[in-house]
Amino acid sequence: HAADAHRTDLMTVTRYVLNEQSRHPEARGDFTILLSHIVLGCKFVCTAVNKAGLAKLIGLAGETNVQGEEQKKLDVLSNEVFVKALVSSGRTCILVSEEDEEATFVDPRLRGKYCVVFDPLDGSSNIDCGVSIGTIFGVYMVDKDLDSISLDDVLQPGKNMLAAGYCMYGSSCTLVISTGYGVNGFTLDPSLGEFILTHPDIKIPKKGKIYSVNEGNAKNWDRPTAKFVEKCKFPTDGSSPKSLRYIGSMVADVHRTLLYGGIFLYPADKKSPNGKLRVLYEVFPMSFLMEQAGGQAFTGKERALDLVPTKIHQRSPIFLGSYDDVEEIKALYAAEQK
Ligand code: P6P
Repeated sequence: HAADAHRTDLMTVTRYVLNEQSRHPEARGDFTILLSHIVLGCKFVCTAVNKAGLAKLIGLAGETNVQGEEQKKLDVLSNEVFVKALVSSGRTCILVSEEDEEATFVDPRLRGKYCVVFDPLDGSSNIDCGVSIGTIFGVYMVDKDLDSISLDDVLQPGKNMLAAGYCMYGSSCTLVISTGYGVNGFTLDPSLGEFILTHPDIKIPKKGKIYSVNEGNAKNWDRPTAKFVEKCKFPTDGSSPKSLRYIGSMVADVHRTLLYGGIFLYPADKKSPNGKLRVLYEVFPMSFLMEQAGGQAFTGKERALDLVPTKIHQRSPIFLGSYDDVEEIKALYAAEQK
């Protein structure tokens, strides 16, 4: 019966990616193998994050654990797991991680044609208070002789990404991913160890009632941002004021924005002229997802995905979310140029 179908016809993330692969008859499954290794990393981090809370509570997480080993910080551990999983997949050539100052060039004998940029555990300063945190990732392809790759091959504009996603470690473990044909959300079923499709074809509302920004930086904002936030609080068109929701963990703030609508902004300010968030593994993946879900992403100067990075850890201001809300901030920046 149709009612039982979802219980027996399990749409796992692996099956979803295989379905996506069927759009590319020439594909040999490399992308599917790559994504299965990213999914493995997410499953590992999910269990480690959940245990960390408990470990901390029962005192295991001090400087050394019961075996007297140095207890690794969770973001360092997560990074090691992702780097090892991605290298061992045999499908990557360059890795850029928030945790590593330099890019990782994979051993030539193990190289594949994909570059992966990622933040293994974004928002990790929030672990101790139980706020949701996440892994953010983006995937590029390198279409050249893999023996002659260089850093330039990963410094590509976000619009070149083949896939992007995040995994949020909260009350449940939710993987949200796009391979260029829309956005889908999967929830980890711990009894199966599988991510099951729970949010098919996510579309962000065209306009939202929420704005999400750290108001503590208001003193240093530029005029367009200040005007936009003022309009959110004191609308001049008779509409109701927007609600402020700010968690301070990008994956959680973006996930809420994607599902409920509204706008997330981390603007430039006098102290940080390029804002705080990193282009390759925070701004680009989240902007890719927003566009795929019918929203948009703007840097204050241009479409976020058009930005061409010159450094692997460079930052950019970012305004992303519901299409109409981002249009408003774009109009305020355009007016500033006149
Ligand atoms: P602020 C977490 O440290 C993070 O990198 C993002 O996850 C989050 O959106 C942002 O910084 C929060 O920054 O300055 O508001 O605390």
